Amino acid sequence: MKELRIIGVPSDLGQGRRGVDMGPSAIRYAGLEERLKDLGYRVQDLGNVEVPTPEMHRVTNEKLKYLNEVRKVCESLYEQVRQVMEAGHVPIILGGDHSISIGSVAGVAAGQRSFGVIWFDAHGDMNTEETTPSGNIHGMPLAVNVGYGHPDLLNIGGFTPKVKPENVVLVGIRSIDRDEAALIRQAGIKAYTMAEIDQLGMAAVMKEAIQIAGSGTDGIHLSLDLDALDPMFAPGVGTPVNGGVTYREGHLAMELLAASGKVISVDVVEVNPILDEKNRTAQMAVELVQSLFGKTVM
Ligand code: Z70
Ligand code: MN
Ligand code: MN
Ligand code: MN
Repeated sequence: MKELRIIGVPSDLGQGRRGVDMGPSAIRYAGLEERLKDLGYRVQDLGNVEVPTPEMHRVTNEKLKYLNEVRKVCESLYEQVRQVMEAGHVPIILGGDHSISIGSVAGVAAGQRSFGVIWFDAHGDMNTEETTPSGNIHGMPLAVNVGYGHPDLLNIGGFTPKVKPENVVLVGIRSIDRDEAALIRQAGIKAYTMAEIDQLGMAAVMKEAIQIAGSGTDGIHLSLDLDALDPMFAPGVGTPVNGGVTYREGHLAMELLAASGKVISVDVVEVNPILDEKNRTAQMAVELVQSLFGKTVM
C-alpha cells in the first residue's frame, strides 16, 4: 500500500477573495489525516509551503496578479511534490486557490514523466494573459500545465509542457470564458460539460476520462476544485456556480478513480472557510478524498 503525504499551500494569491488561504487548516480540521489512517494508510503531514501575505505586495500587472508571488509559491511546492514523488509516495496537496496546481503538476511531472490529468472543475482554468477577464491566475493553471502562458510560470521545474493535452480531461465545466473555450478546443483537451454528465451519466463520463488520462500513461493526477460540486454540497468556494456535480456523482467519480488503481497524486483546492457553512465544504473534501483512496460501504 502506497504511503500518503499531505502538503498544505495556504495561498489566495491567485484570486480576489480572502479566505481560501485557510483551506488547508479547514481540511485538516475536518479530519483528513485520521480518516485516511482509518483506511489503513500510513500518512504523514509535511506541513505548509511558505506563502507571501498579499497585503505586503502590490499588484503590478493587472493581467497576471501577484505573478511573482504565485511563481515563488509554485516553485516551493514543485520542489516538495517532486521529493514526495521520488520517494514513491502519493502527495495530497491542499489549497489554497487553484493557481497552486501549476506547482503541484510540475512536481508530479518531474517525478513521473508519463501521466494524465483529470481536472474536476466548474471552470476551465484555461485562460492566459491574453484571454483573462480578471487577471486572476487561478483561472490559468491548466493552460500553463499544457504549455500556454507566461514564461515565469511555464518555466517552473525548467521544462514545458508538464502534461500532454491529449492526456488531459476537464470534468464538470459550466462556466467558461469565450476565448478560453477557443483555447480548450485549440489545445485538443477533452471537456465534459455538466450537460454531457447529464446525458451520459457520471459513470460513463469517468470511464472515458480515466481512459483518456490513464491509457498509455503511468498514472493519473486528479486536480479537484471543490467548485465542481453543486453549491448545495460545497457552498464554501470563491465562485459557486449552480448546476454542479451532486454528492452522489462526486463520490461515484472518486470511487471509479479508486477502482482504476491509477491515481498517483491529488490537489484539493478552492475551499474557502470564510464563505462556508460550519466547515461543510472541507468535510465534503475529506469525504471525497476518502472515496478516492478506496473507502467503500462494505
Ligand atoms: C474566470 C477567470 C475561476 C474559480 C477559476 C474564473 C476563473 N474564468 N474561478 N476558478 N473559482 O477569471 O479566469
Ligand atoms: Mn519513505
Ligand atoms: Mn479551478
Ligand atoms: Mn473552479
